[in-house]
Amino acid sequence: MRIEAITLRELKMPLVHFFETSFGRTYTRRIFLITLHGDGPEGWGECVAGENPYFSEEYIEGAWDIITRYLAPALLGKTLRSGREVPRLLAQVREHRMAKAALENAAWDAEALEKGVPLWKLLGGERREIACGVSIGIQDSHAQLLEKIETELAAGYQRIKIKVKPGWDVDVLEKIRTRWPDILLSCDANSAYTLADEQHLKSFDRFKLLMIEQPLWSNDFYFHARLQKQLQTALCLDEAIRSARDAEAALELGACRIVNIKVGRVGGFSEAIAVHDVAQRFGVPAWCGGMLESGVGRSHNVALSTLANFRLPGDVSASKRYWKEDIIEPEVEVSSTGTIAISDQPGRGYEIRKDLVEALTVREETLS
Ligand code: OSB
Ligand code: MG
Repeated sequence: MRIEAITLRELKMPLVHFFETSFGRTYTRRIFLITLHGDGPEGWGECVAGENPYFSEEYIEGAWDIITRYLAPALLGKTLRSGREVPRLLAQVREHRMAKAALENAAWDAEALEKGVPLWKLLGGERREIACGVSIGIQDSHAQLLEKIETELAAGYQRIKIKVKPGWDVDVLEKIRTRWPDILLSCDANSAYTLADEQHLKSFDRFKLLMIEQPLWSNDFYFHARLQKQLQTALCLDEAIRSARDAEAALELGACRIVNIKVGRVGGFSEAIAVHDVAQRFGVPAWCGGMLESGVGRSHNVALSTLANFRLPGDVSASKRYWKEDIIEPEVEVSSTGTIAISDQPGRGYEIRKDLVEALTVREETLS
């Protein structure tokens, strides 16, 4: 496709329930969507940068700026045969992976439609259904968290992940394990601990967790490797793995035994596939992370999760857990056994509800 214009849109979408991590609470998502226009079908992508630079250094205003100033101009007027060609065109700009991913993924999205194949097949996927878990934020009380877990288990979700931080960890894990001794349970610290917490983190072993996600610094492998040696529980890295090279370094060092793959965090589908392949080569299971995506990013996560080494339930869950109404049709739905069925339709398999996108848009800019 020849890229003739690129539309940037910010949507304001209130979450059904606030989401709290060790770095703060979110009530409303500022959803940043990209549309590529050209001589073929439109391609859609989502930039998952947060409202604030707390998960990583990227944030929505910065992503909007780098896309308008540098990344979109690098694509405008170019003719692409595939989404795979995008990283090379954006390579001169360092980092800004979430911004790059939004553009690259939109190109894959268009490519799948143009070729008349499902996006998941284009990515090299093979699963006809994917396994789903949920990520449950920090709540106002333990009772509220237990109630949420009960609801999600009743809905069929195969794995529960809770957010932890100092002061919201062992007490609540103890209560969960007392009530549900056998569920697949994990926790995510989003870098809330330090080496001074080593003994404390060791005490998590008694909860038989599937994994502890990113307990230490967001850019660290070395101390995670040291910590991993002290623990029975598997560590999983999220924030720290930004590329296939990172994955290789982390796995060689023994910094984790499980890998969380987020397509935005690593800079797009090409790099996400490469990270997947590295983990597979090391015999390490991967799972697909989430960033509270709207239907656009969510449908892309569903497609990515069909690759063979996504062997653990992901944080890819039903649209209705986040949104009163999602901007795709159908919405992402999860079966009573905690799975999402994969569509055979060409492209992402979920139509964009343009009327709703229009109604939720608070800022729009088209570059050509
Ligand atoms: O660390 O996985 C994370 C949400 C925002 C930022 C970071 C993370 C998360 C989640 C939510 O855990 C996953 C989801 O349900 O989309
Ligand atoms: Mg995480």
